[in-house]
Amino acid sequence: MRTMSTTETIVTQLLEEIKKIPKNKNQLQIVALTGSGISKGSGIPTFRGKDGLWKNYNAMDLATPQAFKRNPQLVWEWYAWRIGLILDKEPNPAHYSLTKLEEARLLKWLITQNVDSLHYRADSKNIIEVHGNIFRAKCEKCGVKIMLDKAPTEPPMCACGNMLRPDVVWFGESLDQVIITKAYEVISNECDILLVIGTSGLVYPVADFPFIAKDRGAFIIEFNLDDTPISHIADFVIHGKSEETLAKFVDELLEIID
Ligand code: BJW
Ligand code: ZN
Repeated sequence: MRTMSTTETIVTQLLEEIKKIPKNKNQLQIVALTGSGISKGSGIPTFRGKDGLWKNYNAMDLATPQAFKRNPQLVWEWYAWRIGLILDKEPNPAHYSLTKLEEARLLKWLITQNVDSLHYRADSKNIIEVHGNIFRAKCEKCGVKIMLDKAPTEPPMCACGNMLRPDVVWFGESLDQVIITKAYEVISNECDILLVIGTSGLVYPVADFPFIAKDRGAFIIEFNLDDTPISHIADFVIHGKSEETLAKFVDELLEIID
C-alpha cells in the first residue's frame, strides 16, 4: 500500500500501471464503489464515526425488518426525516467527477451503497444501487413500488391496503438477486481499476468487493479520510475528503490520459 499526499504523484504512478494493462484507453474498465463518505461533503451524515447516524440512532431499532414490524411509524419518521434532509442537499464535486469520468468513457460502472440518489442527480448513468433507494417505497404484499418526491408525513399506503416500506436493504436482509449478481459480475470481470470511495468496508457482502476485484487482478485506489480494512490491499490510498481528492484526481487523470 502506498499512501500519497499529492494526487499528482499518484496519477503519474497510476499511468505507469495503466501502461502495463494490455489494453488501450478505450478498453480500459474503471469501476467506482461508493459509500456514504462521498455524500458527506454534501452535508449528508455517514453511518459510522463520530458524527455518524448510528451515534444517535440505534440501527437495530430503525434499519431491520424486525424494527419495521415492531414500530413502522417510528421507522417511517426516521426515513421521512432523512428524505427531507437529502432533498435539501446537492451533489458535490466528488459525485460530479465520477460523471465526468463516465462521460470520458473511462468509468464503466458505478456501484453505490448509497440510497440518496445523488449520483443520479449528478447525472451519472451506469449506476448499480446495491442497498436500494430511499425515494422508493415497496409493498411486501403485492410487490408494487412507488417513488416518493417528498418526505411522507404519514406512512405511505399501497392501493392494496397494506403499508408500504422503504425500498432499502436492511440488516439481515438479502440484497436483490439481480442487482447483486450484476455487481459481482462487474467486480469480477469488468474491472481493471477499482476506485473505492468513502466506505468503511465493514458491511457485507459489499465489503468483499475490493477483495474479489483484487484477486481478479484489478488495481485498487481508495479515497477515504482514514484507513479502513480495505486499505492494506489497496495499491494506493488517498487520504482526505473525497469532494476534494477525487475531483482533483479525475481532473489530473483526464488531462494526462488523452
Ligand atoms: C469520507 C468522508 C469524506 C467520511 N470523504 N471519505 C459476514 C458476512 C456477510 C454478512 C454479514 C457478516 N457479518 C454480519 C453480516 C450481516 C450484515 C453486516 O455486514 N453486518 C456488519 C455490520 C458486520 N450484512 C447484512 O445484513 C446484509 N445482508 C446480508 O448479508 O444478507 C445475507 C445475510 C444476512 C444475515 C446474516 C448473514 C448473511 C445487508 C446489509 C444492509 C446494510 N444496510 C445499510 C442501511 C441502508 C438503508 C439506509 O440507508 O437506511 O446500508 S447499513 C449502512 O451501512 C448503509 C450503508 O450502505 C452501509 C455501509 O456504510 P458506508 O457507506 O460504508 O458508511 P460508513 O458510515 O460505515 O463509512 C463512511 C466512510 O466514509 C468512513 O470510512 C469515513 O472515514 C469515510 N468518510 N467523510 C471521504 N468527506
Ligand atoms: Zn400492495
